[in-house]
Amino acid sequence: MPSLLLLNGPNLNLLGTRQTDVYGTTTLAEIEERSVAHAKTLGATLTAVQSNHEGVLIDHIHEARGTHDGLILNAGAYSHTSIALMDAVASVSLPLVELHLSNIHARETFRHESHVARVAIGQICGFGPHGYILAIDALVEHLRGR
Ligand code: CA2
Repeated sequence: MPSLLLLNGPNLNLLGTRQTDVYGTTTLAEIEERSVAHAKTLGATLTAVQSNHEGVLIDHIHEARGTHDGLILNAGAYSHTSIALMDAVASVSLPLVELHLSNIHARETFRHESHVARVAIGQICGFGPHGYILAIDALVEHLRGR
């Protein structure tokens, strides 16, 4: 049974409470609940973690080695800034799907570049909370094909 780790980065704990015009009204708790349930329908398990701290996210990525088979990461703004997160992902050699709620390529230019994208098997963005379901499907499919 594939084991997936879903990591959400800075400010995503605020989902559904503020800036609903940009990020929608669904809360992170709802997203995590739906993600766990969807993974289960595919015969996978999913553990969800959120942190506002770069080092904590890196620790979780390191600990995923030997514990999980693949990662889904919405690193929030760290996607655009953190070479440390990129290095952490590269160091564990686990397949990773990069995820964003919004279409980062249609937003400000500083959001167009993602360091995480360099170490991801693929990127899903612009589909709101449904993107999490798409990311789980993509990762499970990838793991089955190996
Ligand atoms: O679209 C995404 O998922 C992002 O990763 C969200 C990040 C942003 O910096 C990325 O460029 C794209 C921001 C997350 C902020 O989330 C909030 C949610 C509710 C209220 C305020 C912030």
